[in-house]
Amino acid sequence: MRKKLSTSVLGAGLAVAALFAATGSAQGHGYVDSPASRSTLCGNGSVQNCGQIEWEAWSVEGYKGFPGRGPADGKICAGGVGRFSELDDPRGGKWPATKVNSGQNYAFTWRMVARHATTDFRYYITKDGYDPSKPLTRADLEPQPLLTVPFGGRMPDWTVTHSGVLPQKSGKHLILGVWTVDNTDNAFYSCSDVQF
Ligand SMILES: [Cu+2]
Repeated sequence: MRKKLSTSVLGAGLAVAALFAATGSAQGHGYVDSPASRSTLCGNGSVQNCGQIEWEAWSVEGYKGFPGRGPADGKICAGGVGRFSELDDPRGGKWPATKVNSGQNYAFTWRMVARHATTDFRYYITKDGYDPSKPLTRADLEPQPLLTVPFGGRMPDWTVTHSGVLPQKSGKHLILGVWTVDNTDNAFYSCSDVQF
C-alpha cells in the first residue's frame, strides 16, 4: 500500500515535470473554456485533425494591442501562431457552437495553466451578417468589446470567470476572448463559436 502510494506520487510529479518540459516557461498559458473555444474542442477530441493545438490548448499567444496591433486578419484565432493555423480554418462554418441567448447573462471562463500579471480581459463578438465560413477578420467584429474587465496588473486566478450580457444576435457567431498580459508584449487569443 505504502509503495503503491509513493509510486503514484512520483508519477504525478513526473507528469508535471513533463508538462513544463513540453511547454517551456515562457510560453502561453490560458484559453477560454466557456463558451467552448476551438482550443477546448480540439484538446478534448470533440474536433479532430487540429494539429498541434490538441496538445497545448493554452498556448495561443500573440502580440498584444488588438485590434490596432496583434495578429493579422485571417490569423486572429491562432493569435498569429503558424503552428496553430487550424484554429483559423473556418471548416466551412461547421465548428461546433455553444447555444446561447440574446440578453443572457453569460459566465465566460478562462482556464490558466500558467498565470500572468494582467492588463485586462476583453470579449469581442461578430457583427450581424457574419459569415462563419470565412476566416475571422477585424471587420467581422463589433468595434467595441461586449465586455472589458480591467485587471490593473493583478494576477488572475487559475480559473477566471466573468459575467457579461450577450447582445441581440441571431444565428451563428464567434466570440473572441483576448487576455492581455501586463508585463510582456503578448496577449492570448481564444475563439469560441456560438449559436443564438
Ligand atoms: Cu504563459
